[in-house]
Amino acid sequence: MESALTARDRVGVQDFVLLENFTSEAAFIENLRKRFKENLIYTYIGSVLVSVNPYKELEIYSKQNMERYRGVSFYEVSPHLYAIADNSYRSLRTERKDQCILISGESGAGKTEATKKILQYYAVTCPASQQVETVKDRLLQSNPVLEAFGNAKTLRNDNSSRFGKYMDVQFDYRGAPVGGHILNYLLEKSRVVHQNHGERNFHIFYQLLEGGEEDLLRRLGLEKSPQQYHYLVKGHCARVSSINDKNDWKVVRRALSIITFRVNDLLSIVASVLHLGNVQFAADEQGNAQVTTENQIKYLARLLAVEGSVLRDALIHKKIIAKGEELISPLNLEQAAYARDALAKAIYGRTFSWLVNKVNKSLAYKFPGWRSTTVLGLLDIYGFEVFQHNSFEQFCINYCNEKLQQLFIELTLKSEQEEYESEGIAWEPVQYFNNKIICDLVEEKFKGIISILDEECLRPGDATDTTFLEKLEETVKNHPHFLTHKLADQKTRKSLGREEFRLLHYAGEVTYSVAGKCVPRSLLHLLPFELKQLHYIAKTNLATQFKNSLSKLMEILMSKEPSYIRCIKPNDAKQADRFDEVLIRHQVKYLGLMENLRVRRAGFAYRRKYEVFLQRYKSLCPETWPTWDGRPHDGVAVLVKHLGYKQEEYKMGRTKIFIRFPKTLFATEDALEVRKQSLGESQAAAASWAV
Ligand code: AOV
Ligand code: MG
Repeated sequence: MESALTARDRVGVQDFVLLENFTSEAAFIENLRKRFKENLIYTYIGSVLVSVNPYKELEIYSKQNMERYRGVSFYEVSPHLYAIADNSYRSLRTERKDQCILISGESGAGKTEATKKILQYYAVTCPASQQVETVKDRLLQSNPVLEAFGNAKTLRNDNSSRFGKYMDVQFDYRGAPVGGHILNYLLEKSRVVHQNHGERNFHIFYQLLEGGEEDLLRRLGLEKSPQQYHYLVKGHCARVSSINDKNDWKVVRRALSIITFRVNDLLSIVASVLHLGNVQFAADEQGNAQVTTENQIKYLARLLAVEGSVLRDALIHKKIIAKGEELISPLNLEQAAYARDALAKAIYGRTFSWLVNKVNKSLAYKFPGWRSTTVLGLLDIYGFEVFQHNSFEQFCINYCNEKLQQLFIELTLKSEQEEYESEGIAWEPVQYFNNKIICDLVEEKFKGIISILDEECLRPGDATDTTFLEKLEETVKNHPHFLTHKLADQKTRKSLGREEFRLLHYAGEVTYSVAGKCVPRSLLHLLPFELKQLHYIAKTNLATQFKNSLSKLMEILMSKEPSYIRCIKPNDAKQADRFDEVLIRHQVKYLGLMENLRVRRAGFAYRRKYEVFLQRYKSLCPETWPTWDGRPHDGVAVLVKHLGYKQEEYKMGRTKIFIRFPKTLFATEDALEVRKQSLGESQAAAASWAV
């Protein structure tokens, strides 16, 4: 038998607060490495869970394992997503306070997988009933549907979320899931018409072509091969070894019918995007665009239920209102292609929103007669990402991650320090990097990047990408996290194009291209008649809309009790058993994990309200058992004295007891276990009211 000590040597400690040398980054990484090697991918920093993507299937998500975590106190079982899930669920039930689980980490770190596993945990462990089973099923089935339409293969991740998702699960008074609601954030629509080398369009297109039945494809006028469609071959990788589109189609098709959609209508629209991508133009003698692919127009007209001639005209003309008069003028080739792609993006974007609405309708809580519900929110956004070419969408994605990091800092590091202060407990301040400075750079009124973008786009006349960049340079030139070609020193200048700006994000440098960021108003009129309005709104205010929706999201999250999962990506090759130390150290740094640990450890490993602590452990002391009539504070004082706590092991705050070392708590928990057995079942149940 291996002794406990050698076991710890081999597999490391399961909570970083137990590291002897807790200020050493090397020790931190070493602990992660040991555990990763043993397939122990989860480790705590206090109540924060750190997770390293194993890139292989582990046997730790079985139903039996779920049962092991059910109703069990945090520190008694090995670290797991399920412990976080269960802990949040129990707080929701015992304290009746809304919860949220915030999952962060860069692209490919494992956020979406974690979200799905947590949802599965609730589906298996929460109380059941006929009605509840339906809700559980719909909650689970919403995933394959939204992933099919909102995820795609990128260079970073074969199943990368290209939209942000916040999902509320509503629980009734019995703790059964009775409904849900999804908020979605900015879908990366440009992918519909263009993919970088090695990337794909959204999964649904390939699934439909690979898996769709023959008569379905015939009705949609589609051919089986993705190679036939311009919108599917830009990245030159329609087939991916890790993805089985044919099988996925079956899952998605079933999920779609469970959520009871108008599946046929939906697929017609998906097909119409592919046909649209194949619409080609040729220039006539005057240089005006003419449609050369009549077949596509025929299918499009049928699938979208519009007149072919109307559609054709819309694709090659623009309509201008001048002095109250409507003028129709022809488009050249480039303009027509732009209009076609804009239409495809608008159709797909609208369809995605429509889909989320449908999912929400199917998840809506339908029993208002029951007592009020509590809510548990799961946040799974697109992770921080850097590509060779980064556009407006990467800017939004990375800004979103910036906000989430800011929330983490606000809520954990700061609140931790503030709690010590408000509890009247001495505290040594810990320095940490606060990324508020970058959030401000992006979103500050009048002088942030977004408001300058807005101003430039709305300015009548000659606003272009270049004037936007100049305006940026003028306004934020001295900001330490902002750089352009003009502002850079000689050495750095080479790495920056004239149509680019660089942000030094909390997670690293990203260079963004401004091309296409600011579309002059005259171009906006290019769109087909029906969608002009939609597109106009989108382009001018997209960044501001996104900013506003994020700030609403932050409010939602702040109103709930948060738990955190910090996901780490072990290597860039998407491979199992590869621990790339440089990459991991970088993530540990920017996720602020060392600071997190220092804050946690400089203080106390465990803290609980006096009422809660007393309730749980009162059976361990004859003076507090079965009831304590005085103030909970005094009861706890008597209790811990009886338990033999030493002076340096704990502190009494204003409303809470703080315990410095986990081992003190472990000993008390062990004592409780023994006591429970001697008390017998019924009283033990009362004794374990809340942890
Ligand atoms: P992400 O959500 O964080 O990236 P995913 O959750 O999609 O990342 O994970 C990427 C891939 O890693 C998955 O498709 C799995 O192959 C693998 N993986 C992740 N977690 C696990 C796990 N616990 N066990 C086994 N394999 C796992 V992004 O959406 O791109 O930001 O935007
Ligand atoms: Mg994801």
